[in-house]
Amino acid sequence: MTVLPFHTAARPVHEGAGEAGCKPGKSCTSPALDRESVAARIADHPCYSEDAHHNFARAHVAVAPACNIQCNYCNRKFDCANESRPGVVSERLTPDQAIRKVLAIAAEMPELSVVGVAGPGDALANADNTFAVFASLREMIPDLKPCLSTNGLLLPQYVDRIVEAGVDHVTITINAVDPDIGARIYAWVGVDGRKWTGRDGAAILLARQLTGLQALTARGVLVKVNSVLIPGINDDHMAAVSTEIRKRGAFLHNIMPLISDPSHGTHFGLTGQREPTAAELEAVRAGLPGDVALMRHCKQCRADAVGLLGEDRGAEFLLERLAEAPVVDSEKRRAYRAVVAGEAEERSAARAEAEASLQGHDDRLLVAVCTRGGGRVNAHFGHAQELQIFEASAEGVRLAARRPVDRYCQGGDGDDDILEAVIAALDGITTVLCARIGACPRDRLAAAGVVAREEFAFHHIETAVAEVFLETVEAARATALSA
Ligand code: CLF
Ligand code: SF4
Repeated sequence: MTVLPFHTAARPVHEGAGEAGCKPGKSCTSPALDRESVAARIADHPCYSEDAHHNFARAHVAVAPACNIQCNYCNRKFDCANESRPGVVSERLTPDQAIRKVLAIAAEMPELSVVGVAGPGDALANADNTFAVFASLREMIPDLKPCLSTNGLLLPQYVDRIVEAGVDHVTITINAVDPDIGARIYAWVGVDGRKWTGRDGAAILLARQLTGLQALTARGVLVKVNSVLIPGINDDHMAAVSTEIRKRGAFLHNIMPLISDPSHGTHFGLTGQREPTAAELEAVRAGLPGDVALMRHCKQCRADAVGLLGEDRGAEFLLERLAEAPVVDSEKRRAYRAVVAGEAEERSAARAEAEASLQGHDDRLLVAVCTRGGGRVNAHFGHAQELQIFEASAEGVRLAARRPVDRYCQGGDGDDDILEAVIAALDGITTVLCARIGACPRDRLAAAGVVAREEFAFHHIETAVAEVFLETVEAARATALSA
């Protein structure tokens, strides 16, 4: 076997959301889930498909003001235009206002594919509002996917209504499966007019979350579980959560870092509960049993967020700014989807071409790529905020890891300290592909044994990485022969 500069990723990132959410070689728990139909169902959902989030947008409508539990990380009274976190909104809407808003957004943004109810309270604690919005929009914009996010307390009683409403994507926030741990996360849980506290309250909530999850997946609904990672409380417990949700057919697990700033006025913020570091979050993700696909591109949106993930165009669509009778051009929406589908087909062909070129090799190689998405080498080295590490092998080219980095280029100048950190993040890598790179960082990388290559700018990642692999194999053979 040829020895390549090979570095095994601690655990391959299972970007399941980009690959129908199922782990290769594993069967899904739900009988209704087969890879092809799932791929079609998530292809335009920006949260369920990592690929889709570059092309498709969501609109959250804040029609759910009430909540039936109190999480220690939530304070819905807080509102700030510069704040971006779940539970926060600028204006609460009636169902009619929400529908008008979504029509206005769809008229402007052909990329809008999902309407979500994610607060500011709980979607099912405001079920009439939630389902009224979904029912009307189903008639008006049939290709818009309804999506709801819930704490799960009322889920068991709403499963039929969710399915009848055509809701194919549901998120449940499950932070614990042990009531003793849940008791440290939930201040109270409201049932039948009574507030249950401590272990009793948590036990009620957790049981209903798991029951609801199982009932939904049995009906073929794609359920994502969000878990808020709280250091010292549920970090050692996340593997148990992962195991339990897998048993019940969860499609995707999104482990999000706690946001805990004293200025937000939450219990955790005020009592000094710290947030996890990026390294702690990664360590927890890496330590999971590996049975459930992980979502890694969550942006922890506001409950009224609008646009592609990571951007928020909500301010453009405040009620006072909306046209009276927005017109949604369904032809424009179809044309947009056709363009995206064409790009997806091209990428799929590139994947197949790369896979074919790698057949029969028994080596593996990791290559770092700077990308802004779309499956292409298209980011400037100095602008990259993560390095995507691809592994080339006889199985093809697969995303193996994401390594977050700080942006090296700051206002036109390079930051040497950041460059050293980026080089450290390239541990085990000898080639980085980018759209452009300056002479200084190129030389510094070369001194550290990493070749930066620009000639694959805007190429598909898979074919570019495969080409680097084949060149590396060839060079290693030539060296071996001449030795
Ligand atoms: Fe909204 Fe949530 Fe639907 Fe997405 S968000 S209701 S599943 S359409 Fe997405 Fe935002 Fe993360 Fe939520 S990035 S916070 S996971
Ligand atoms: Fe806040 Fe959501 Fe928890 Fe309710 S379920 S308290 S809205 S975070």
